[in-house]
This record gives sequence, C-alpha cells and structure tokens, in this order.
Amino acid sequence: MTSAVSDAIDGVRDVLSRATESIVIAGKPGPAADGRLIETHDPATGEVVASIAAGGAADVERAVSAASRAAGSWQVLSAAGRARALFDVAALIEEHADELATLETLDNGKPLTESMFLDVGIAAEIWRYYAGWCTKIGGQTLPVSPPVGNSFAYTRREPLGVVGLIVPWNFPLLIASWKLAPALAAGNTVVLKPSELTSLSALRLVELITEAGLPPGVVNLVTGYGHEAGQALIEHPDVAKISFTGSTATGQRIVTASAASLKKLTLELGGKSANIVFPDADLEGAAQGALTGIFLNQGQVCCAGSRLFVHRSVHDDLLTELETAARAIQLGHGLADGTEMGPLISGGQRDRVEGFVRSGSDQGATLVCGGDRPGGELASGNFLNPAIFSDVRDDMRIAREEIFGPVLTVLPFDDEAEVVRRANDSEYGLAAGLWTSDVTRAHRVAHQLQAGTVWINQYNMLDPAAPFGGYKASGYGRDLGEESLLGFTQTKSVWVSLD
Ligand code: TXE
Repeated sequence: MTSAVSDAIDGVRDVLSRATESIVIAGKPGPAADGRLIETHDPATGEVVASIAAGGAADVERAVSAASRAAGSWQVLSAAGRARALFDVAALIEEHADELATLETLDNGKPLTESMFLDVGIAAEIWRYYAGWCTKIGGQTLPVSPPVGNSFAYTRREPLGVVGLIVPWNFPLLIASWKLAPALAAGNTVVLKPSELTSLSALRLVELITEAGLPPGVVNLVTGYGHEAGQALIEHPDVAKISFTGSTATGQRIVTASAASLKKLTLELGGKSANIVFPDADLEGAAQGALTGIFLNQGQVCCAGSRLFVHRSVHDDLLTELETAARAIQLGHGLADGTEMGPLISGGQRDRVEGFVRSGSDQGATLVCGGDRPGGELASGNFLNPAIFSDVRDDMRIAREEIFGPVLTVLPFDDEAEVVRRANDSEYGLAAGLWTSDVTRAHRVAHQLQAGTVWINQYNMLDPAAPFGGYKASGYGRDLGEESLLGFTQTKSVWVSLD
C-alpha cells in the first residue's frame, strides 16, 4: 500500500472507529440491540477497515417509532424552514467532500476522482435541488361541477409518513441522497438502510444531517444485512413506502412483502442497456462513450451500456479502438494516484462476473481482452481486467443477463429497424444510448427504444432534474426529478360547500 493510500485512510480513521455505533436513532448513534457487528473490507486489499453494527428487527422497530414520533416536528416546520435545513446539508456535504469521497472509495473501491466529482459532487447538487422544491409543492384548484349546490375544491400534496429507503453498494452516498432529499422535502420522516457492504458514507451523511439541525428522528439509520434489517423494514406495518434500488430478486421480494400493508413502492432494479453506434456517428466520441458506458464504477452500474450494437461497416475499426483503450486502463487502489479502475465490490461479485466470462467463452463468443485477474500487488484485491467480447449472439447469457461488472459485449447490426428490435428484445428497460449525426434518426430511434432514459451522443449523464428509472423488469416509479418528489406524496382532494 502506498503512503498516499495509507495517509488517506488515516484521514478518515475517526469515522472508521465510530462505525461500530452505526445505528442512529433519533440523532443518537449506538450499537445493534444484540451487539452484533459486520466487518467492512477494503475491496482493493481485502483488509478489514471497520466494523459496522448488524442491525435487526429490534433496531428497525426503534427506528420506525422514532421516525413516527418525529413526523410532527418535521411537518410543523415551515416549507422555508425545511428548505433551509436541506440547503445546509448540501453545504455540509461540500465542506466535507474530501472525507466523504475517501470513505466512498475505501468502502466501494471506485477511483477517488469518481467519488469526488460524481458521487459527492452530484449528491450535494441533489440536496440543493430538492431544497428548492420544499417551497414549491403546491396543489391545484379544481373546476368541479357538482349536480346540486355550489362547491369549491382543491388538492393538497401531503407526505406519506414514515418511509423506508434501501440503498445498494454501487453508489452508496449518491443513491442515499437521491432518496433522502425528495422524501424529506415532501415532509416524510425516514429510516435509511444502506448496503451491509458500504455503510460508511451513510453514517457520515447522517451525522452531517444531524449537524444541519434536522430534528432528531427525522432521519434514522439502521445498518445491517438485507435479510435481517432490510426484511424487517419491508415488513413493518407502519412504513408507508419503500424506495429501493438493488437486484431484481430483492425487488420481487419487496413486492411480495409489501402486499400485507399495501405499501407504496419505487423500485429501481437491474438493466441490460443497449448502446447503439450508427455508421454516421462521430466514432471517437462513440468509442469514448462506449468505454465510460461500461467501465465506469467497474461496470457495477445499473444503466451500464453492456450491449454495444455497432453497425457492421464500422464494427471492426471500433472494436480495435475499444480493445486498445481497454488494455490501457490502469487498475489500482482507488485512493492511489493515476488509478482509472478499481476492484469489484466483493469476492462474491467477482466470482459472479467470472462465471459470466466463462459462459461467454463456452457459448462461442470471442474474448477479445481481459476477464482475468491481474497479479502482483493487486492479487489480494477483487480486481478483474476489463473484458470485451465480440462474436456475441443475442441469445447468449452475456447478452441477456445483467453481469454488473466490467464486461462489454459487442454485437454487429445491419439496419435501423433491426437494431431497434434487438435492443428492445430484453426483459429490462432501464436505459439506452445511441450515436449518430442524423438528428431525425436520433429522435426517431430514441422514441422507439423501450427504456426509461435514452442518451443521444452521450452516455451515463445524470442530473437531479432528470427522472431516472426503468421500463419493464427494470422496476417502477422514478428516482430524481419532480416525479420522485411526487412519489413521496399523496394527494388529498378537499371539498368546501359554498352554500
Ligand atoms: O443486491 P441486493 P446484491 C444487482 C447486480 C448485482 C446483484 C446482486 O446485478 O450483481 O444485484 O447484488 C438489501 N429485504 N444490483 O446482492 O441484495 C441489501 O442489504 C430488504 C443492481 O448486493 O438487492 C442492500 O441494501 N432489503 C443494483 C440492497 O437490498 C434487502 C445495485 C441491495 O442488495 C433484502 C445493486 C431483503 N430481503 C445490485 N435483501 C442497481 N439497480 O443499481 C437484500 N436487501
């Protein structure tokens, strides 16, 4: 480990030492009710960096009742008061950007520059964006025509109550922020359940939320395993809504568990997104977009452009360019200078991705590069060299299932109608990209793609104002934008007799 890496870790030691008390209820950190802990590893070295509290049903129970009790203190604040508190959270995130980015990289493995500009940078903007919404959540006056008498009617957008937010490990701070900020702006109180693999930035965020002066109990944190803390949260009768990002299998479990109390749900699940390069595209831009589309965050991105459809006339040239660029990507510890790609989140995730690499070769695709483990000083981490497959058929597992790792499948196509049909031939529909210089084609194809987001001549763009979520098995409801905010409200129609 270089001295730059150990110095960076030393800089966050305080937070690491507080992690055993990572259950924060009504503003007070503490251990799990039964005292159990979960070790957190640095995925780049395998070393244990901290232990977090393994919360369970008893902790969730306390968190939900703290959130219920806090509802009054949050809703009684004026809309402007809530806005000020959320603006303060944004400012505190920026003030502590270095620390938050270091924690994120240490916990998740991604390069520090990504943590800094993408995770922490956008998280702060999200808090600011929803802070602005607090004073703009209005209802409507309604032109009612009752059969007798005169009435006036209007709508109110009211909070749902206590909401449960379940967050995965690929963008821990960012996704926690994009669920917390709209939930709070709409007046709800919250129980946050981060992934057991990456809870450190959530702990620091909740500390900053307390520092920003949100009343105790408005935001509660329960760290722990999904099948324990997570399961208790999705089954709790007093939780009005679950907003979840994670695997399709867990999403389906949440739908089942929510039936008993008819919880509202927002689910952002897996993807197998198509990224289409037409022959008239700026090929340099398309190559760059294809690389970020699949290799950002080691490919552990739900909207990763994992199926790259390339027009046959430019297929071989683009493939050569991608191979050269993929082979040049510098793997390393996310906290080390010059690292362009970090390790996968866990040994289990790497095994899973390697299984897909094997299946690609077994089913007859050509492994152009990567898919193997680097040696030397990276051997103890969960590293995998970025992989590219050519000669891929649409029915192969690597072209149909979410791999969630640095594995690109390249598929040639001949015409527009064909590629639209093949891009849409997926159970998922989270995102898609297309590259062309023909503006008419760009919009025509964008309208035909069955995906919640379509990027034209760019990939992986994200903004607090743009709703994000899936068609088909990629889930329902939307994160971000006004839609997410409205998803944390319920509409009440109020009738007044004028007679
Ligand atoms: O996901 P889980 P995992 C996909 C990706 C990845 C696969 C498995 O393909 O390889 O899922 O990842 C909590 N009740 N995505 O196993 O289990 C869990 O603690 C309530 C795509 O890590 O879905 C964590 O906080 N909660 C994805 C969160 O769910 C439960 C991001 C996500 O973990 C629970 C992550 C339960 N019974 C993985 N079981 C995306 N859409 O970006 C688990 N959890």
